[in-house]
Amino acid sequence: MKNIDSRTHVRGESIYLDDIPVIRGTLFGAAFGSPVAHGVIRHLDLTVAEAMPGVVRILTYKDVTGENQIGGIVPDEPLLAEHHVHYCGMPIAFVVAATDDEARAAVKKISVDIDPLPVITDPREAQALDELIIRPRTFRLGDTATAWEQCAYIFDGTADTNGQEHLYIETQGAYAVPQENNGIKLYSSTQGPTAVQRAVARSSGLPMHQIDVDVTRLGGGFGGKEDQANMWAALCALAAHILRKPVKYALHRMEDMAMTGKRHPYSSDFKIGLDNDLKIVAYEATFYQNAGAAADLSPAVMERTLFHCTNSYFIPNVTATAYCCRTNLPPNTAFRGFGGPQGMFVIEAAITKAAESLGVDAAIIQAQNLNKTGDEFPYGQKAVSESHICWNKAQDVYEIDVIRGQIAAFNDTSTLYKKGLALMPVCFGISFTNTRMNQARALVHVYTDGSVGVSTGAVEMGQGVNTKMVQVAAHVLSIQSERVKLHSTSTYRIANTSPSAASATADLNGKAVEMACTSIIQRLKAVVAEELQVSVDEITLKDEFVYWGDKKTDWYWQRLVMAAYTKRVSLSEHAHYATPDIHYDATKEKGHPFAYHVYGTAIVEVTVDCLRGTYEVDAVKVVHDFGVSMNPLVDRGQIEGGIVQGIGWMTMEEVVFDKAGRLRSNALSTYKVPDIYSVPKQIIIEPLKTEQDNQAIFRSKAVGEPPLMYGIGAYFALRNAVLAFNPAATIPFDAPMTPEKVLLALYNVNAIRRTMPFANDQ
Ligand code: LUZ
Ligand code: MOS
Repeated sequence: MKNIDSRTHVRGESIYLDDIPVIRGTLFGAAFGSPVAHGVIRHLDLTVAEAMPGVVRILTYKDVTGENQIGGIVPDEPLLAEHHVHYCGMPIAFVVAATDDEARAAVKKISVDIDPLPVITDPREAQALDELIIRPRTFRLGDTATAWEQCAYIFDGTADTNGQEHLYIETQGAYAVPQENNGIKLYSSTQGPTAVQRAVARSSGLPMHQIDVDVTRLGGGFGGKEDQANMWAALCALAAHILRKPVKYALHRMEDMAMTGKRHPYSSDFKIGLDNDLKIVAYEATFYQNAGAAADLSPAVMERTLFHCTNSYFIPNVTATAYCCRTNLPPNTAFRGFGGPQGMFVIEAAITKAAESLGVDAAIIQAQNLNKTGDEFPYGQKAVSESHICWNKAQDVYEIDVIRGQIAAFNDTSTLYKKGLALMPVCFGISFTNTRMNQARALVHVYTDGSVGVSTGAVEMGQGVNTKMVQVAAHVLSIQSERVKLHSTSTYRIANTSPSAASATADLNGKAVEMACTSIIQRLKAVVAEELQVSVDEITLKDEFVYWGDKKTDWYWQRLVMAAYTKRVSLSEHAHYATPDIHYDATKEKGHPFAYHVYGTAIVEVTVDCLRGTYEVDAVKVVHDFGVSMNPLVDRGQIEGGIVQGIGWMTMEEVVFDKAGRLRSNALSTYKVPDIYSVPKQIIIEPLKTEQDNQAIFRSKAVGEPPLMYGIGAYFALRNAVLAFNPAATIPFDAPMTPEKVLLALYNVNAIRRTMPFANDQ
């Protein structure tokens, strides 16, 4: 089934936040963010701004009617700064004016006097000063302390990954419309309608039942709107609540880039020990997470780094410690993979270091250590499948020996261009690591004309979840998909939703839709049984594919629905699903946190221009474990997008903050993302169909985040191409591998500046 949004997308008719027709009298907001990364506010001068044309009101922390707090995991984030500012762009005041332009013009006229305090941008520096947001955590398996003795080889090093701007095409934004008796209807570009509802309730002082958050779809989220849509919604809601007028704020791109958090940069240390057979005996890693100025989701992201610190490998002795380091950057947040990619990069770097030092191909060490059924992850859960299956299949279907031969032949004859190859296995756990979040609800109404309305907690953000929800309802009810409509995600219809995140949205909400539709079908069967004077067990549904599109059976369906209505049988159902059998004990750091794992392997091939340092990704060839895909088109789209986004993070996207904590890569002129010219020339996806039962909806495994990590292979492929040109190159494990870094490595310019280019520019 094709994506149900494709028609309106192509025609430009899909409604995003900024397309909602505004109500007469709507006012427009704009935030004034701190110009300084750290300091104490001495004086805030609003007088000039207040006199600007169109300005209705400028709100500060003094105007907050509820609690001046929007922090989630840790209450450390004011809605509007009071006396301290902790990052550049931290909202201090919120201008409300008659038009968009007038609001932004007034923002420019606000002046603030701030006594500067020392600025920390480096997580290791923060850790040394004990600037930690939560206690450090350590995952342990076996005993590394004694395991080093069994190792024939031991290597250590550091590995760094930079942040990543989400660059959702639709920027953050919200539109708050006051309702009678203090209610507020909020349109928000959020992955987490309930998170917005909570933040608005807390900061406005209203109970949650007064706040309806309604979401039709987002123009991308990628994690950036899991928690960070809250700020803009809370500001608009506060203004609407105080002024009793609709208030809208859709951020400009540069506001969004400067004020919102990104993927967490990490700096990490590793130590890896292998025996003579190249089995990894012991692995130690220490992760310094650059959390930014407030907790946001950082503690949960840090946890997932630990969960994925051994990626697809079984290592009997592991000690992994992570620090959640407070710095003066905008609070970093969820981003596709949620800390997992950062953990995986470090184990891949450690394996590569060992391979390069021993003069063997990294793939030999990788293959030697892939996990098998029954192998224990450092957090106690046991694998129920094998990373070998995808790995071996990738080698076979893509004829890895042929690829290797071609690359070697090319490199033998070419001087100025060199090719590189890397294999990237992925093993990603599906479920929110916070067990209680793994629940969802669905509300299904069958109307008397036989059409069906479905509401869930799932937010459509381009990933196709609504299409999958339609498929589930149509399948279970055995009706044409055209009869099913997915309604917007509303906190009035579905309460206490988890954000659409963790790759788990289709599973959680799909299971709830399945349950609700199953209940309705049971009742309809009872109606038929009564009518025909037979027992319910004798009623079976025909194969739904025979039913779909068949006018005659549609006519029967309508009659059946009307018969049930006439007999006063309920045609509506609300169902609740909670993932069974998952648990986690954070005091022991052991448990069974994931419903299942998604496996895959990518072969990545690149060509480097050794004169210029530029490169192309020639091919990404993947074997991916889909389970049984319920929508191969949607799922392939997710994989292609994930690969490109992962390659962007690893090879070209460079977030640059200067030492004063100001974002220098603050527009698309200075922040380079993959475009049509830089995407891989070839992406091939070979599905691994696993018949094994799993907890996914219709056994169609989650597909949102895992493919991003295939992009990590591009970093290592580039490294290999550079080494083909200059075997003496010493290349730090420091992603992204931009053309500049490639060029420096090609000619062994070792002094790659670890500090930012604008370091001395105050
Ligand atoms: N969000 C979250 C996530 O709150 N918990 C998670 O485990 C998670 N994993 C991936 C992406 N978002
Ligand atoms: Mo996400 S990083 O699953 O919001």
